Amino acid sequence: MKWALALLGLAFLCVLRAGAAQQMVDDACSVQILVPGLKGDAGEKGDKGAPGRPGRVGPTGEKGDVGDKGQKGGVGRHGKIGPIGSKGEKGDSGDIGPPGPNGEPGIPCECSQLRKAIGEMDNQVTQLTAELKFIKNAVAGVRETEQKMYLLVKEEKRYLDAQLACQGRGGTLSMPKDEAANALLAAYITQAGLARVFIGINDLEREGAFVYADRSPMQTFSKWRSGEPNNAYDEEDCVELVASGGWNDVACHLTMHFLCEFDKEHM
Ligand SMILES: [Ca+2]
Ligand SMILES: [Ca+2]
Repeated sequence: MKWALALLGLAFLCVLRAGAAQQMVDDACSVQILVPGLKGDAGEKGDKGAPGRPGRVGPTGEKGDVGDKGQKGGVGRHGKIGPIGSKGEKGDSGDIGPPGPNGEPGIPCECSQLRKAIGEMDNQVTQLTAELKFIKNAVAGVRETEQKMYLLVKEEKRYLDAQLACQGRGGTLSMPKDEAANALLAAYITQAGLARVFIGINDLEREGAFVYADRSPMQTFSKWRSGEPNNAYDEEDCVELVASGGWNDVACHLTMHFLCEFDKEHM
C-alpha cells in the first residue's frame, strides 16, 4: 500500500511539472521507479519484552530413586521403668587366684603347751581386769593423768611385797618424776586420811644411789624432806611419801600402805 501511494505521488508530481521543464521531467521519470532501494543498516536492539504466560502443567514424571539416609536424631526421653525380671541362674565359679606371698617362718614350739599357756594368761588378764575395775570403782577410787593411773592400795605391806603386788596388777610402785605427779599423789593420800605410803624409789643396789622401781635413774626432780635421805641406822634403803608431799628414806621391812601406778597404754 505504501509503495503504491508513493508511486502515485511521484507520478502526479511528474504530470504537474510537465509544462515547465519538459527535459528534466523526462530524465526523472525515465528512472525505473518501481524498484525498491537498498536495505538499510540494522536498527538498535529493542528492549526485552514482558515475560510470557506460564505454560501448561506437564504430565507426572516417573518415581525417582530412594534418597540418601538422613542424620541420626538426638537421644529421646527416658521410657518407663519396666517390670523386675526373674532371678538369673548362678554363674560359674571364677578362676583360682595366684598364691599369696610366703609367710614369715614360725617359731618352733610345743604348740599345745603354748596354747594352754595363752589360755591361762587370757584368764588371768580377764581376772586382773575385773579386779582392777572393782578396785577402781568400788574401793579406793583412782587418780589419773593423761598417761597414768594411780591406785592407793590400803594393805600394809613391806616395800618388796608392795612392789610385787603392784606388778601383779600390771603396774609398779608409783614413781613421781615431776612436781605435778608428786602433788597429785600427796593430795591422794591426804584425802585418804593416810600419813605415809611406800613409793617406788630405793637405793637397794648401791647405798646412796637412789633409782626408781623400774631401775631408771633419778632425774633432776626430787622431793626429799629436809635432812633426808639420812640412811638412819644404816638400814634405810626404801622411800615413803608423806602427806605433805615430801620424801623420806625408811627401812624396807616396815609395812605400810602403798601407791601403784599403771601406764594407760598397757592397760
Ligand atoms: Ca640407804
Ligand atoms: Ca630417813
